[in-house]
Amino acid sequence: MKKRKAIITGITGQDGSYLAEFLLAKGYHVYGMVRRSSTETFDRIQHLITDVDLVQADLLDQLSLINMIKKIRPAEVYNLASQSFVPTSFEQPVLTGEFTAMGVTRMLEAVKLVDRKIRFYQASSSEMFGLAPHSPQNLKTPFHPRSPYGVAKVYGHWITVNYRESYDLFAVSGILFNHESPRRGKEFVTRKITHAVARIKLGLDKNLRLGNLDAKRDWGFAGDYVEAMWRMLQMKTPRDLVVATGKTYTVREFAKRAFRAAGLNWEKHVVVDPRLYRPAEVHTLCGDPAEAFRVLRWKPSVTFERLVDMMVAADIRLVERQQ
Ligand code: NAP
Ligand code: G4F
Repeated sequence: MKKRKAIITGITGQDGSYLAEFLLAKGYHVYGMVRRSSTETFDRIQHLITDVDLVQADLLDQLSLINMIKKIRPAEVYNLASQSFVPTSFEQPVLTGEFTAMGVTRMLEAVKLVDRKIRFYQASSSEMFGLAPHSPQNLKTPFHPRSPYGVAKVYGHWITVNYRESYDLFAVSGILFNHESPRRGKEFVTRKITHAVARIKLGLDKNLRLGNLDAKRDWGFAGDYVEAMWRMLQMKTPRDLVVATGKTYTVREFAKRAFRAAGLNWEKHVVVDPRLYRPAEVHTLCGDPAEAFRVLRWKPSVTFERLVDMMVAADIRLVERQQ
């Protein structure tokens, strides 16, 4: 029997690697879009390298996207590629717009041109809510992004909605709240903390410099969230959904739990560095996942406590191996 084909853009990222594993387990033929760079960034998918097909294309290059879709003729496209780090978006706002906003239009155009039956998932973000007027946030909450990244994601969200409404594409926007894992990039606060905890535990460092400890996030496990992405493309009717846990914690609480998991006292090691504050901060995010729970029959399986403990344990093993 012919396998169902899926393209994942951003397969080398945190979510891309978990989604590839998930789709392979479901029997899909998985194609991963990778961009050319002088050094390969395949660490997260090294264990899958013989199971997936990698194709070279770039969100900045319209023709490469059209050719990729023409060649593969997938049933599903998961558009996860983007410049995803908020502080970088303040430093490189134009490039962030090109990748994270216009890149979505280029992907949608490629799908529209080649085959309008292809199902399209857009990786939207809770950063779009930004300075939210109420909590928890759901589809009725107005967007008020606080960074060039958030602004670019708002564009990506609405262009996805627009192509659905204009051209009858099965195009959906998953508004996902923060999701983490041992594969999270080390620049994001959760992984920055758990990696530092491991180094401090093993005597390699003494301190960890952090910015705003009062920021609150709704943190889930990335492995759970990629299943929600897939479920969104299996719906009968395309629609957008908020995917979250519905619980929120401060950066301070994350740090406290992470240091405790390694038998350390966070207050002895964390140093607040105002240089890490953002020009405009998103103070509190908490998602309302009720619709996703109902429509997708999906629920997160990993609690905040288990997530932190899992990340600390993984980083201790990693740092020990590197010794
Ligand atoms: P990530 O680890 O930063 O991965 C980003 C991916 O995008 C990488 O594979 C990267 O490839 C690729 N990429 C960047 N620019 C590209 C370009 N010009 N052409 C082709 N590929 C490009 O991000 P993630 O955490 O997995 O998140 C996946 C998606 O969900 C992102 O769009 C992110 O904005 C969104 N999102 C994430 C969260 C979260 O909490 N993780 C929440 C909401 C939404 P390289 O390896 O070549 O750099
Ligand atoms: O871990 P963060 O960098 O993630 P942020 O900005 O919430 O964005 C992530 O989640 C979004 C979903 O809401 C995604 F769309 C996006 O792609 C990305 O995956 O920062 C979380 C919070 C912020 O309020 C930040 O100010 O932690 C605070 N923070 C405090 N100290 C820090 C630090 N963040 C980082 N990265 N580094 C610090 O030292």
